[in-house]
Amino acid sequence: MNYKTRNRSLNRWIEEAVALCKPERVHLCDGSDVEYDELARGLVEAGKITPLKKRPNSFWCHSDPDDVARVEESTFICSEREEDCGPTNHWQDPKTMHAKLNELFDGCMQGRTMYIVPYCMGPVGSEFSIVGVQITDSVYAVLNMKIMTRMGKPALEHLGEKGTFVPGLHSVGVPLKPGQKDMFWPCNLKERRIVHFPEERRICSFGSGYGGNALLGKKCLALRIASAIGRDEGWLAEHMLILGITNPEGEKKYIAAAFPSACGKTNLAMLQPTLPGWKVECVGDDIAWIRFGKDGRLYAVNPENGYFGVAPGTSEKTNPNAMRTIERNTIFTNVALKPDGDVWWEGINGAPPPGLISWLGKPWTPESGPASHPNARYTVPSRQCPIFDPEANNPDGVPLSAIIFGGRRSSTIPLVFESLSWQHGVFLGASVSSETTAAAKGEVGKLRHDPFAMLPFCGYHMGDYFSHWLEMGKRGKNLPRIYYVNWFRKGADGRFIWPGFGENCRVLKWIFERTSGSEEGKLTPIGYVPTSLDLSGLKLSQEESLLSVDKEAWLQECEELKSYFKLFDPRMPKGLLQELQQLKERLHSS
Ligand code: GTP
Ligand code: SPV
Ligand code: MN
Repeated sequence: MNYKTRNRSLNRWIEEAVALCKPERVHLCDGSDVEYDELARGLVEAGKITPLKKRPNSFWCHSDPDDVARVEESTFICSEREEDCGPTNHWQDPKTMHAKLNELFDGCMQGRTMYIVPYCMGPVGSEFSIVGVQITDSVYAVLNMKIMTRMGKPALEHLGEKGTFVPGLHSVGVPLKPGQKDMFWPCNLKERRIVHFPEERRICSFGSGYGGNALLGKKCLALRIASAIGRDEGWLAEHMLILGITNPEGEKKYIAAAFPSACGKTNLAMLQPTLPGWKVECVGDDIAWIRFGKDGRLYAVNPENGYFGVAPGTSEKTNPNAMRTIERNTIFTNVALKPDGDVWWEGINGAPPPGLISWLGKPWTPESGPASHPNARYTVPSRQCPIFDPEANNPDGVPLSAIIFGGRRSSTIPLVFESLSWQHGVFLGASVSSETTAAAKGEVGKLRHDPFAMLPFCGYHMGDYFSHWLEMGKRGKNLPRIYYVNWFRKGADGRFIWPGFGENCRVLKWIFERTSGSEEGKLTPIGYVPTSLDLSGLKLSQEESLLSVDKEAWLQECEELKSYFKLFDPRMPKGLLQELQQLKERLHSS
């Protein structure tokens, strides 16, 4: 068991973790394909994952029925001072939390192997990348981290002898006594908690093996910890996709977009345009690190190396590029299994075929609910995307021409509108509300505020985060213009007015041309809306509701925002309160 690295502070932390967790074995991951294959084979032999006959080097697995999504009520930001955590996060005193965690982690890996997983968020060798080291007893987490990050040897080389890293201690929280049989999907629901120490730049996650709870590079490091680092260092860590878009004349621009979980980022990032001559390429589908380049513009990097995408709803029609991406080297979690050795989910293609095994691992019947869990996901290397952008690994990132905010709103919010200024754009980000989805535990379809789509991911006080965005606007040149979109407005018949998916390129086209100054817009109280959206060849039954601005509904929206913003007192920036006041005045005089 040689798990010494060249980095002394890492070695010290590993020794501490071994002494605390008391594993039976320790394995330092090198991140090689051979290692991946061996670990996967072990899970296959234990009957925990199933190789897919129809997809090379791919696996089907399913989790504990109660460990299927992020758990926001058990996610903590343990800043030194409670007021720095802010009203939208759960806080606990770091000392008390450390004491509790020491209790939980004491002996938690008995009878198991401890994996040391070094990983690099951002391209290896880039001065902007951040190294994390996840210590975990979940083989499933190791396999997923190998796909989602630059993992193993290259990360250790990047770290070097003196480099610093973000420690992330993770356990499923189920020690094994000698001879004790393991659970099918070990997890410890009672003691589950995902804990961040923003000042220490440290993560501890206990009791869950799923997604954002267990793959610590993603939400824990690249958003919650990184947002706190970005505040201190003058950059932004955002819940955003990044795409490149080229017009028929060959001009290319980059756009970033923030939508809440399961509200369309992956689908927009991989969009297959329906308008002839337009091309979209994918830089990232979930997270963007944004900073100023030498020319004063904002540049975005995707710190991840894979996609952890929502499976249900993904099809040849909605997202053909995702379908190509997941043909091989993919882990499918909580989808259904077909008798021919392929996967299936709701929305992939018509009615469920006979002989399905549901995500619960049992024969599926129409009475047993959906065959795949609504938050079922695929994990796949991003380079497999057929429209992977050539600049996706550029350590300096790609220059942003536009930033889009959006949410799942059945009413009020039109298909697209443009902000009047950076400050007004920041106000739009702060005003995002969206219906909740299956990406987190809890009720689905409930409208809630989700500023900047960062409600579950901001590692510090949300009011300070708003101020940080305003400050960024004072520093830059040629700042991206800011837009708000809503694919989910419903008509009187209760159906989506807008066809979405590939047709969203019509909205991107308008944004592209607006940022070139070549497209008309109509000034309304809420911002600019299109006068000449390209709807050629589309049959819309309720076109008039697509872009309409309902004064009464917006005034109500203002009242709602007014009381929401009170939450952030005394750290609510004045500039955003002014924007709210001015919006109200524009509405009244319209
Ligand atoms: P996370 O990975 O949780 O952050 O989700 P995401 O924001 O990447 O969302 P994703 O693109 O995976 O879409 C989530 C769900 O919304 C899927 O079921 C999609 O089919 C659906 N969806 C995405 N885009 C559209 C759209 O333009 N219109 C409609 N009606 N549904 C969409
Ligand atoms: C999200 O919920 O925004 C996700 C999935 O991207 S998870 O990684 O589980 O957070
Ligand atoms: Mn996400």
